[in-house]
Amino acid sequence: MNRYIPKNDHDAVLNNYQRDGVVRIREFFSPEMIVEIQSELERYMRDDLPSLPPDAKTVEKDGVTIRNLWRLELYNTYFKELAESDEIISLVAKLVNGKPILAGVETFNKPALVGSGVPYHQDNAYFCQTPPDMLTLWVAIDPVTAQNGPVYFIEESHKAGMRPTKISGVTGNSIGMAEQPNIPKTDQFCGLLNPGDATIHHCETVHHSDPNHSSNSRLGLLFVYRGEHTRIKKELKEKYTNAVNSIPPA
Ligand SMILES: O=C(O)CCC(=O)C(=O)O
Repeated sequence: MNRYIPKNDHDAVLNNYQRDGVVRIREFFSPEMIVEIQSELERYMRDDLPSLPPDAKTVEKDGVTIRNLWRLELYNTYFKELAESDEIISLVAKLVNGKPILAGVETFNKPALVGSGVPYHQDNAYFCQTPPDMLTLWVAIDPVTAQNGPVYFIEESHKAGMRPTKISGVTGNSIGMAEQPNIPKTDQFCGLLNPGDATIHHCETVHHSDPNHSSNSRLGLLFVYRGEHTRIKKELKEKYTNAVNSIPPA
């Protein structure tokens, strides 16, 4: 049972994260912060994105609507500084078993009507790290409802190691699981969130999300960290490179 954990209760966050591979936190960012983040994202997409390299984004099948923003930690000082704030780093340090290194800041916009789904996957198929001390902090900017494509997680799946992968054919999520797990969605943890709420998931927790056919956007802002001690795992990297080359960007 994955209930809301208060942000300042680091022990409870750690216990739930270690046990389930995913933990849900209420009001990770205040309503005022969410307004500030929304406004910076809008400004960035309007003023900066058009002149940035292609690796800064992935678009939906319509060719125009933003699906993902990538590498915000490189292209935007506001998001890099937010990601490296003491408050976040001190929480993440306990979860990655060491000094956190920021690996990425990105969005999964899941725009209304056209937002595409994300196939079943384990993030470490992309991150390729050993030991797998790496995680994603996923912050809701919009309300996440049952209708607009919430992320579903299979609790405790992070304890069974990496499953076989396959090239997914999905732009922005090139590598998925070779076999879809036989666990009904009703038995998975559904990340329903209010704006400002967050989930943190381990990089080997199996998860996925459906397309957004609703008229409400479902924007998530993601912060990715690894422990300083992790290293690239060669076998995973070879498979990832193969997938990315078949359908860039990752
Ligand atoms: O936001 C989504 O729909 C998927 C997110 C995801 O796959 C991830 O956080 O690794």
